[in-house]
Amino acid sequence: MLSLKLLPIAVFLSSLPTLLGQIYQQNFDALTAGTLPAGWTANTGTWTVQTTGNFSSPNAFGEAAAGARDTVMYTAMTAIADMSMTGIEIVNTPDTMTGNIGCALRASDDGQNGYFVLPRFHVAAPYGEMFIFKRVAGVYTLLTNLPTPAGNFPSLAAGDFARFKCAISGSSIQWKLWRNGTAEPGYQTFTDSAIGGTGKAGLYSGNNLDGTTTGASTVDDLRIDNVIFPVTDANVFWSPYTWYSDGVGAVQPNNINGGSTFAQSIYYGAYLKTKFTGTLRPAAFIACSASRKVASGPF
Ligand SMILES: [Ca+2]
Repeated sequence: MLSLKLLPIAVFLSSLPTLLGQIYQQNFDALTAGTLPAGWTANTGTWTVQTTGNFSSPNAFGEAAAGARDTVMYTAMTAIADMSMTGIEIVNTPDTMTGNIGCALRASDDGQNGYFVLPRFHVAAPYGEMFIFKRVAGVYTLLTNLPTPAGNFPSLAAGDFARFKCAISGSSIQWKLWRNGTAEPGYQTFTDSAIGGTGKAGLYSGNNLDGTTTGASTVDDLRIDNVIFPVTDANVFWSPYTWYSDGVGAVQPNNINGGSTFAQSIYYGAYLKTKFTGTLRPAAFIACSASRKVASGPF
């Protein structure tokens, strides 16, 4: 029996999303109330610039009388795999049928397919809760619902503002929800690989109970970005260059934890080392494989 340890464990990279490029940013203040902002396509509901619920005056974006699960998509963007949405929304009366706004991620233009991340607001601690749905051919499936960590909402009342960030990269869905004025918390995460490929970002209306009638639901200072989550693994040493999952392919049990079937880097000289721990037996072997694309761009 021979114990084999090749390399120490070293992990430098966090799992926080890395911005690749901004796609959309809007405070809606210079837009005409009652109109649909350019680039957006409403699937269900009446989505327009609103004069109520604004954080940066005078306007916000949403529905004056929302129906639960109405969607509007930012169809002007190119469909991509990995994206994040950032915004702020007014909290209507918690634990009532009043409306709120969530994110559609990697969704089809018609909103029939994609992931949906929806907040709910409650009258008691922890006040915030996030519901994560997937929608396949129009059928919603609740994947999980998790309360916000203690401290994200020291208190909460109607008229307060809540900030949110939602993101997806590969099979990793990440979100955070916290009261405006409170320190920005870390991400909560969930993994699902049912919906791969590419899609677009959009908004999704809901309410603070699982009912069908909501009042106004609005969002302000909205931003959409193209992001990546760096690949991390406790048993892999990544060189100090940007590595990332390409989000292609279903995650298999023997793949990189939380990653996809591929990891990529655009940086020449990027490398990785792995640590193997185990018992070496007669005729045992370790197989590794790698491939390289020859880039045509300047290095
Ligand atoms: Ca505004």
